[in-house]
Amino acid sequence: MKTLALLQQPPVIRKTPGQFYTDVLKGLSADNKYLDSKYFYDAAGDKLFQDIMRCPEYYLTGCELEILEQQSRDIALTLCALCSTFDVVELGAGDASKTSILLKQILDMGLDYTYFPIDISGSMIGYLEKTLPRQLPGLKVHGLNGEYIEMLKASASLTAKKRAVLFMGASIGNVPPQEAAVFLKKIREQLRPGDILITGFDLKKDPATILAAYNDAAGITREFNLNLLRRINRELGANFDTTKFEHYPIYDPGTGSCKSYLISTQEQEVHLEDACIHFAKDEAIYMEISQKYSLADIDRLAREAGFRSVRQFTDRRDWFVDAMWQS
Ligand code: AVJ
Repeated sequence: MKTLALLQQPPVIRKTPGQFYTDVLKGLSADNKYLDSKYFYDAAGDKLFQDIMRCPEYYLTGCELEILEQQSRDIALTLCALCSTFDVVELGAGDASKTSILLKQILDMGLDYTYFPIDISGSMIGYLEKTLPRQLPGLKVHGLNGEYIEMLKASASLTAKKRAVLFMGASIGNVPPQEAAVFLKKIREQLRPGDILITGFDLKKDPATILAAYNDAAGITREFNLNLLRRINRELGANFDTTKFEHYPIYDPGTGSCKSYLISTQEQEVHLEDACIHFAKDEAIYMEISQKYSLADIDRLAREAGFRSVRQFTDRRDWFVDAMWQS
């Protein structure tokens, strides 16, 4: 009888507001509206980012691939010279398709090591643990599902060896330089003397080239930005009309910051649960920063975060760098 009574209770409909809702409401209630670009990456956003990487204007992926294809041996040899033996940790491993080139090179040099991919996506970690050892026989994979700094800390208790930490793909560009310095310091605090950090940075270059990468002719980047409004509609029951927002990317060659905005093309109101958000005509939502650095900026950043800059691996055009630092 008791069980039946329980079963007959109405389902709980009211959800406690999640972090996503709280962050969105905070950003859209600010004087200068903003959304956090970390929320771009739902299933549709992941797919759109894959499409961006295939856009002819989006040079970043090709540049870093060139570095890994042409210089993996050099990178691996430098790591061995500095550490003799080490394990590899990767922050935001994703599908590890680029990193696997470097992982293979290190294996081919005869080093016995463990690869610790860290990712916020549990399914990605599961996929890597299953597929990588097949693709790279002899590779030991130990996935860590969670936040970067927390999992980096966890990796320290899983190995007594030195660690080579990878943070590829210019993800560091998604926060302003001040925050990048704070984040890199936090990484440094989790490392032991001699540990290595390799970070991918997109470099300052011809402003038109940079702007085009965030304003592709096919409009994929535009969709990538609008998808966050659609995600808010889908997950938070909002009613954004994406035809009333325009994608507006801008690059400042003085500071190296490339920023994307969505501009409200008319005065409008958008509803989001109990809240009502007012947009003036031409009001902006700040969506994303993709910070660009010079090689000198990067060396300065290394020192600020408590590292020694070892070597900068650039592509043939000097458009992108994988910078190697030692703790
Ligand atoms: C994944 C952060 C490297 O900023 O270039 C691509 C994301 N945004 N196009 C970048 C992105 C718009 C990308 N990162």
